[in-house]
Amino acid sequence: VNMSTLLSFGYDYIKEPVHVKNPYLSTMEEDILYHFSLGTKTHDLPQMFGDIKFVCVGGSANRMKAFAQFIHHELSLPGNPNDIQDICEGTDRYCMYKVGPVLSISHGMGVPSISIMLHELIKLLHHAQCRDVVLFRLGTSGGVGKKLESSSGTVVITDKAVDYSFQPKFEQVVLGKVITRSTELDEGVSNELLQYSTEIPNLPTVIGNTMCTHDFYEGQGRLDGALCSFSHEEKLEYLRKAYDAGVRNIEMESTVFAAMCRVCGLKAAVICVTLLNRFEGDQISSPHDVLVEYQQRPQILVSYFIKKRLGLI
Ligand code: R2B
Ligand code: URA
Repeated sequence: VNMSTLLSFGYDYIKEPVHVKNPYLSTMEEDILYHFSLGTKTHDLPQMFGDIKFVCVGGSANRMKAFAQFIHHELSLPGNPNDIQDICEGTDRYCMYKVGPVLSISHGMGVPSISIMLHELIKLLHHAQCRDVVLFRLGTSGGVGKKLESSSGTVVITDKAVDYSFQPKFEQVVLGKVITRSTELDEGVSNELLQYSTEIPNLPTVIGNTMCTHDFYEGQGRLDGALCSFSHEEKLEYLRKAYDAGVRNIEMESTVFAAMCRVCGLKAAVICVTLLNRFEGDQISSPHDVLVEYQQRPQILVSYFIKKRLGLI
């Protein structure tokens, strides 16, 4: 009887395993994680990934590499942070770096891109027999707030991930029918993050709902796309309604991230910095160095969380 058989018979109740919700998976002789360029026959996944405790995902490949190097430094790991290797170098769809117990992965832009990544990531964590994993999405967003609350550079910890009608649900078309899943995130992790944000200087942070859209331009009520089918006043009215429903920022992946993690028993949190206040405009016009500094803010908060959990601070 091997370990995975024992685990599948329920000897794993002490620590939280990663559930895959697919009866077909265990009948497959091999599982190829195509977009990662990894597989169960070609790679020893438990050996490569079994000690992962924190998974951090974000849209940009460069930012997730920089985050891995930052964590390498923060955890004082041996070796040169500049030498970290992209585990998914066999593909340019996503990049992946492992630094100690932390996995840093890029997911591209939008729900379809992150959902493909999450299917393969969750299977990876399952095949690797990881336990007690916490997932974070570190991202950028447009702020929806009055002055201080969501001026640019504010970090928003997501309370509920909501759709275009401000409902905490994610709709997926399966076999031609719409399936709806809940998008609740882990309240404990969010509150812990909010507490830590008060312990770090210069990290303006709020907790609020995050609206996930399927487009950056018209889908987020922007007036500056190639198409625009509404007026300035209609845009403001929609943003006001969003604000009244508790929305404090808008991005493009949170609902499917929350929904998939929840079904699979993974604790998850979404932490996005706002790059602008959407009541004030649509174009992202801050200088490059300012935007770079903003994007480090979610990283600083999550790094602090990880160090606290590891007993390093
Ligand atoms: C935030 O930023 C990207 C669009 O610029 C998108 O991936 C998101 O969620
Ligand atoms: N990302 C988004 O999805 N929207 C913004 O306004 C900024 C970043």
